[in-house]
Amino acid sequence: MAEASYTPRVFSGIQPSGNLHLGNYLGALKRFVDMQESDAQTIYCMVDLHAITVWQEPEKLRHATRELCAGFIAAGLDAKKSILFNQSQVAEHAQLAWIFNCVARMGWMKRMTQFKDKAGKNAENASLGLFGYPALMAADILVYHATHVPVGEDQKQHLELTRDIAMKFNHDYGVDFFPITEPVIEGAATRVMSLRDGSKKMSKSDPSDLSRINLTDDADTIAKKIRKAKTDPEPLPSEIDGLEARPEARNLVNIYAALADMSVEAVMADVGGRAFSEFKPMLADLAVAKLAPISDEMARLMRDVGEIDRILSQGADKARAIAAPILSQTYEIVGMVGAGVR
Ligand code: AQP
Repeated sequence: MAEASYTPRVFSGIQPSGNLHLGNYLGALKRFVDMQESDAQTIYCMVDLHAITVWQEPEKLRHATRELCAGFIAAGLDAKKSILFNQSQVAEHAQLAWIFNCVARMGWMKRMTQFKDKAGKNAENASLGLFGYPALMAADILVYHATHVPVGEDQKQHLELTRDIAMKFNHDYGVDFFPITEPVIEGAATRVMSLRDGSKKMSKSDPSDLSRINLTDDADTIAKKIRKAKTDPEPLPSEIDGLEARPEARNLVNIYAALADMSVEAVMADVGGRAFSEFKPMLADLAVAKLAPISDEMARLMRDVGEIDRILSQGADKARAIAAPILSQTYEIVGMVGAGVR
């Protein structure tokens, strides 16, 4: 069997399930912008079908989807260079997800730590969609034959499952059709932690707003949250090793490095020996300088949701043009009658 060759293509998505936060920005969005400047085609999606795996108020979902699009653009994504759209406008995602529901195994899904974390003790009451989430995520990626997926560390297991699904499909049908996608988990802040607890990731669903910096926070709020961030009484060390048993300190240093586009080593060389009372205002100034322009631009873009809707609709048309033939070929491989004429 000849090895298929794939056009370099980047796909990633974010759920419109609440405010974009610093973790989403450093772990994902900032990387999306970097990759937009590469030679690969870039496709970025507001994954609204994923968002409804847990309850969403319809009006809030609509607002969050548009605001997420505003965040994408304000952070530097350009609808002329990248395809930007919301998932539900391209039906091929859900159609391929069904095929993948029939490829993935129950045992694989049961091992997903995100399902265990999100469903908690009440797994019997979780939606079937939450359980099948990784099959839809695999479809999001593979319906474009995407070769690279920039994500935060927390998505690593889902990307391994995407690779497993692609391999099993290719094996079961004796084809070399779906690429084995590479995760791109890079940078100083692939796992931004809560500002209140260095052992928990920063997340939209944390009940404490002080645990995260939202991209919509104003300068005073950002400064206040950093001032109140949990730390320990020791000054910062000069070497990375000195951060090992100090998760909160490590988190703030990582955030600083990622925002400043510096290595953690270079930050340590600059700030080693300083007390948090000195370092926190430095971090707050840097965060405000980097995030305030994004938040201002998001607010400006949200004044014209008609324009946002136009961008999403045009992006969906471009996305569909890539996805439809790949879905058609998939149906053909699987044995669906009429696949070739769709
Ligand atoms: N704390 C984080 N550090 C680095 N990257 C992160 N990402 C999320 N949290 C962090 C990355 O952001 C992208 C989009 O995430 P998502 O919205 O699709 O889903 P999520 O990972 O479930 O985000 P949250 O904030 O944690 O939402 P809730 O609270 O609803 O579960 C992904 O690339 C993710 O890695």
